[in-house]
Amino acid sequence: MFDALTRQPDDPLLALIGLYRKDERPGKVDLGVGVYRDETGHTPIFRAVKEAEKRLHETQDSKAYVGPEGDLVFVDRLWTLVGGDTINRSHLAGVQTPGGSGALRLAADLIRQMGGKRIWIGLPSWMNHASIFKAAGLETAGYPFFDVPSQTVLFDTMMSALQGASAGDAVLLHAGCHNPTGGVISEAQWLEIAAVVAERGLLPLVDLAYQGFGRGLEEDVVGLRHLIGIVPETLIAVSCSKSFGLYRERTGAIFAVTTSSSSADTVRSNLAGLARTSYSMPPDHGAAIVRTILSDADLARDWKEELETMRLRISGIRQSLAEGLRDRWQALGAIAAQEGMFSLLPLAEADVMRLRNEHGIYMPGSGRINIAGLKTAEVGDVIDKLKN
Ligand code: PLP
Ligand code: TYF
Repeated sequence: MFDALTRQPDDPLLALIGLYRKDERPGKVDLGVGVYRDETGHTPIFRAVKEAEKRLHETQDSKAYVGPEGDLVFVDRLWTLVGGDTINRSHLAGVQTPGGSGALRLAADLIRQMGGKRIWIGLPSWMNHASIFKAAGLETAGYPFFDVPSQTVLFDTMMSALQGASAGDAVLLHAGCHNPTGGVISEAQWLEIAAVVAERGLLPLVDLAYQGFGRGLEEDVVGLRHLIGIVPETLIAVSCSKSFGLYRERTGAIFAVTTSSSSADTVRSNLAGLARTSYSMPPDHGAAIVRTILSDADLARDWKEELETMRLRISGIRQSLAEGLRDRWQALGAIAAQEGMFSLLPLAEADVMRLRNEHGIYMPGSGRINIAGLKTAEVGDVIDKLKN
């Protein structure tokens, strides 16, 4: 019966990990998969995470089931970070999920369960977005988001596309640190988006996977907070993978901002039911770490400091890259003002392969680079190789 199956393509980003590992050249550079790297090329465990793990090791006295909604103290503390006090918490339904990906899938399942059929996704977007939504049975439609040659956000075109969306359609928005473009939506533009979404009766699904890596922890959710203040109902998929460095611990949450406490209760029970029939319950460890950090002022302060160091390192590399590349490609000066880990270079796939084969510089065929993959000392050399 397995004959009925056909081989599926590998995820090109995850496949790069193996290709890079096999390359034995000493000067190789990994600009592929989106994980933070420090000056030595290492993806560190946050100091606060290590300390929280130590405390959990000493105090945790059971591994009994938690439940499909996961750790609700984690969920509550995480919301404070994301939403602050923008909304009445009794109108909020939040459930812990296996990473941001689990949150996106649960959101898609919920949209299907409430009769939604279509979701609008910016072009380009993180590859898994369309796959996750399609796997849940949603139809996907694209709105133009970013022009690579000019490195600009196509805001007007995006707004016209959203004007053409039908009531009840969902719209995926990146809260910030756009993957794969780094393209920034200004505060004023968020207000315009919120107005159109509310007027057309659309349901926004906001993907928040890089809080703290753009302009700062609070700054990175300003747009999102405007949106939830204006639009009556919103879904927010949060990933703790980058912001807490918990990638493999699969830590995240899905939040639904609703219009009443009874609506929130109903949404929560649907999310829990969908979790139960999919993976039953989320893994506990990562959420317990985040709960421990966010419940302790000293740990929280230390976590914020370390996150800020990471943000500043990325921002510094952005400035140097933009400076070095703008005399060859004027538009690439925009890299300095873009946010988060990624920028999308105007390279043809053949250029990407040449950089990989001749120079050991690894990036996916799209030309997306993980800025955090660069060490300060190698920026000049990579700039030279990009230019030739
Ligand atoms: N959303 C975006 C835009 C991402 O880049 C990622 C990447 O990892 C995720 C969601 C999901 O993250 P995870 O499932 O690892 O928490
Ligand atoms: O875009 C990235 O590189 C990150 C990590 O299937 C990632 O979001 C990439 C591919 C994937 C899961 C995570």
